[in-house]
Amino acid sequence: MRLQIEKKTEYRPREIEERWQRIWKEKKVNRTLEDRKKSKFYCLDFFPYPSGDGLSVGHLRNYIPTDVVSRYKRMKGYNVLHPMGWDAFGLPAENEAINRSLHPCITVPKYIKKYKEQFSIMGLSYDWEREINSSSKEYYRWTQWFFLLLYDRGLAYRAKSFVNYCSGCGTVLAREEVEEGRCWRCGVEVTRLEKEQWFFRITAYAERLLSDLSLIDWPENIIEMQKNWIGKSVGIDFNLSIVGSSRKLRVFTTRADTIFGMSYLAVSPEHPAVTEIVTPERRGEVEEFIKRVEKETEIERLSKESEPLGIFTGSFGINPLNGERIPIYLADYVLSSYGTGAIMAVPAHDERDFAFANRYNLPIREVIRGGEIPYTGEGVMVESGIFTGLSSKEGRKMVIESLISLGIGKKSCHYRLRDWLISRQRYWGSPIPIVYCDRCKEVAVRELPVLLPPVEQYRPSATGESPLSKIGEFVHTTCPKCGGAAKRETDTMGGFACSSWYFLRFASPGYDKGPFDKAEVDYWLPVDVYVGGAEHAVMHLLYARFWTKVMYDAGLVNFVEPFIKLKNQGVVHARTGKRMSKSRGNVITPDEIVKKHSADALRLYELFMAPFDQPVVWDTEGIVGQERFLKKVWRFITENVGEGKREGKILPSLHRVIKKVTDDLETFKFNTAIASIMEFMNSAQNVSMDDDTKREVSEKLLLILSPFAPYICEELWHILGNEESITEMDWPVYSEELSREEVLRIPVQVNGKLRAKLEVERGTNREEIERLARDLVSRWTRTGIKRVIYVQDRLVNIVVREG
Ligand code: ANZ
Ligand code: ZN
Repeated sequence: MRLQIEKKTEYRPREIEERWQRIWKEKKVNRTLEDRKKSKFYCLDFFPYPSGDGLSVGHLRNYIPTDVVSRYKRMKGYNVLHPMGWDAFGLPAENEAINRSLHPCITVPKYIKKYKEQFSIMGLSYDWEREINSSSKEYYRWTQWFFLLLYDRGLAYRAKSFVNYCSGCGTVLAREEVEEGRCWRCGVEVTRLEKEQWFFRITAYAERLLSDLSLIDWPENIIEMQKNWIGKSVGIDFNLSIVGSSRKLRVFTTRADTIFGMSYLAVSPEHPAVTEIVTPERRGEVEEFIKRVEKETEIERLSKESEPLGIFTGSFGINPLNGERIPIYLADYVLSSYGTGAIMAVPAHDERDFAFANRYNLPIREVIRGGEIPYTGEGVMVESGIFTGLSSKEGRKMVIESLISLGIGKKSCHYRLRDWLISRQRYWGSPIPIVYCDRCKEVAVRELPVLLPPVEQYRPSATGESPLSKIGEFVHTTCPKCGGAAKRETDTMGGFACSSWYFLRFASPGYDKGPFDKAEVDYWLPVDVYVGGAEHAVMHLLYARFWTKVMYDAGLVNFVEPFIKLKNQGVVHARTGKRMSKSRGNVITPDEIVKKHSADALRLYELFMAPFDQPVVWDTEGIVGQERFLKKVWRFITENVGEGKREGKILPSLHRVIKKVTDDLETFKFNTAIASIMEFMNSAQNVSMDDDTKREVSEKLLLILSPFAPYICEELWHILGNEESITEMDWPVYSEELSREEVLRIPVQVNGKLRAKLEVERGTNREEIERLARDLVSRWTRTGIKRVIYVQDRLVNIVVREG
């Protein structure tokens, strides 16, 4: 077919992009298809909290790649679910409102609108019919329902304990939300506070959260961080006798092999046996010490820089293997919440014990030979009674066996993971569906949602009281059980409760008989590829895995891991090398770039500037190169190239570029995919083609470029005379045959030994190849050729008589 392009057209991106935005919206081209004969593909972004700054070009490094993958998968014939929603409850959204002196009820819808506009300008193909908002009552009703699911399964409980409090945010935080001693949202240093709070019993799932990591395809560093956070340690718990007391002291150690090197015992200041252990004459001093330690946070107590502090209790324990008397200390670096809250201290082989022993003049005895003291590695046991001479690994097993046979120990493992603190003394979150009744005590509210009451004064209080506690109509209610007067729980749930199940909601966003329609979830879930920032390594990603396992146990879902494949995009830095963020005042918005250049050019640039997962420094100048490329594509398609000239070899390159882009899209290599299309453009430009070839090349080029630069490709697709949207077309198939390299490099062997490599053009006939091969290796074939074996395109082996 002849091309029908008569007049030269000019590439006007602004016009094109606006027009297609409109048409795509009208025609609902991004609607999720559910043709059950096809396979599904669920491609999800971490849902954002609506911020007043809108999107920066940094955020787009997340959203553009997932858009490209979704478009590609649709063309490959999948039913693709690519939704978007709003993480609208919780600290980030509420702090955003506070910073702007507005009410979150105002900021949230306003910022959402802005985000949607920006998403639409960028040509992101979200199915907006599935939009969700975690602060809407239709949504948080089910967050509360999940709270009760956990509650009914014994996985939500209220307890008094020491917790981390952020005075900046006026609320307690989960341990996962404390980063190096500071609040993850505002950076204020957290303090320690004893408070009655709600917890989710994530520790009950520690082992499964650990072992199921083997089922998922996630970046190694995130897997590693989750492993460390769960922190499984294997060793032994064993009892030591206390001199003059019938009470035993139970310690946990991973290094039973060092038992002959213990020179003191260290007990956490909060240990329940402290009052019994401390002798009367030591009581005064010890109490003073305990008061001091109470003020320190766990992080301070664990930090490497701080000197370990302790105090002698006046009591002694007995080493069960040699009967030695060992002084018992309280030590701030021993945590009550880990292991048994008490340790046998071995200064020669543990750094903190070493520092402690130096400070309090305690003996330092080497029992593992292997390096300079303090030596923490494996080695050979010395000064260790009958175990002397054994390797530490071997000896560890034997010591454990003997403690077990003495009837005082058992093998144990402990996890660093603690239960997830979910209460927040904040307004902007889902109310916890619990009331307290004098008669019935704690009672679950089954009639959901418990509505978040509207209130002017939503700001957190300086005293750490929830703003809801000041709203009489909310607080005072009746008990669902006995009908008597009751008070509501006034803390709300942290935002990570909302995000622990949102990925399920997208399967049936309007469903009102439950959190989701099981049939839909059975079809769409788990998420096939999930993309977002690495900063959620142990927050959202751990919590969502936990909830999914609870749902699995409750028979709600039929999978144990929510996200099969996880990808983290590389961070975008500003020119100064700092991470791009509003607080640093170095943000570049997509709006300004699209205005000056185009959304297609920006999309290409975001993908092209670096491999997907690598950090990158933003440089707006770079977009010019992408613009130039797009103009080249425009000219190539719209201008007739010379006819009747020599037929070039363009089809093999076409098939090669299709293959390359296909392979790269399967593996998130967007930058090399684009580079290969550019390279192809450059060679195609210089080749004359007949009309049929030109048409084939043009169409296939547009098809493979369309996930990256959808606007220009849609326009040119129509200019070529096509009626349907390019987004609905099939992905082109390539011929393996044609896509193969033109030049073959064939190894030439003599008696099985590689002697040379032969370069020939594909299609060269056998005789010719054999002749060239013989010439190449003639100096190894003087004894006479017996036979030539030729494996087509792959190998020539020449068999010669043994000299
Ligand atoms: C004796 C010993 C000798 C230890 C030695 C280490 C080296 P991970 O691997 O981190 O779990 N420990 C046990 N409970 C503790 C607590 N509540 N607070 C602080 N430290 C505690 O470390 C396990 C080791 O940490 C245990 O093994 C114990 O010290 C200490 F050469 O026992 B070890
Ligand atoms: Zn804070």
